[in-house]
Amino acid sequence: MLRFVFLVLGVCALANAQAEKRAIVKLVGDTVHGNVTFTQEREGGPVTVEGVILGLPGGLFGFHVHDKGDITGGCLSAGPHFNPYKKSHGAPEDENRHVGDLGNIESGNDRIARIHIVDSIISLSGPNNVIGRALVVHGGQDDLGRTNHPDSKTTGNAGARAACGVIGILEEPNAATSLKYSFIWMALMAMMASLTLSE
Ligand SMILES: *[C@@H]1O[C@H](CO)[C@@H](O)[C@H](O)[C@H]1NC(C)=O
Ligand SMILES: [Cu+2]
Ligand SMILES: [Zn+2]
Repeated sequence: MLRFVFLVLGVCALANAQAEKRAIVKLVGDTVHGNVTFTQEREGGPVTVEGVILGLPGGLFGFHVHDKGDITGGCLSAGPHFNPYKKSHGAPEDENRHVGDLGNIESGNDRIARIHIVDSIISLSGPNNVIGRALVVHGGQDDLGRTNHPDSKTTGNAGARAACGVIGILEEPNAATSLKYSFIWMALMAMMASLTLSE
């Protein structure tokens, strides 16, 4: 029985070790900058977006993944919002949203924005993979597709692009991690086997 429990634990540890992915972006703008990480614990699972952005005044600011990882001509080269399903712009919780729609981030009067977003649509693999695309923070509030402004359903009328950066790989499941967990698992099995033998 105990042996079975260890077997399940071992397999779970192995599965997790193989699945966790992390990505990172350095956001650069004229007066705004910051670092943001993306963490996905299992393939297809929710992605946690965390980081700090400095230089924005107090308020809400549009925060999106844009289509291209091209910042050669500044943030404008990143193109429109990442939208593989040709939907219209919306709030993160909307059914009808761009994959890249992460809503607004809030900056304090101290010009520090601390980000903690959990999103179930963006991913670090598959068709909704954001790695290699650009993260953009805007100079204005995203109206989340809720107003009559002509840009509401495409950009959320979030204003100029204050800072951006290309989302890159930080940590990937690799052979070394899987091997490490395989060894832990094998060690556990050996221990259980020896206990069984001495009974
Ligand atoms: C971003 O990360 C770099 C390197 O770790 C660090 O020096 C810098 O202070 C960070 N910036 C912010 C805004 O957290
Ligand atoms: Cu944007
Ligand atoms: Zn959008």
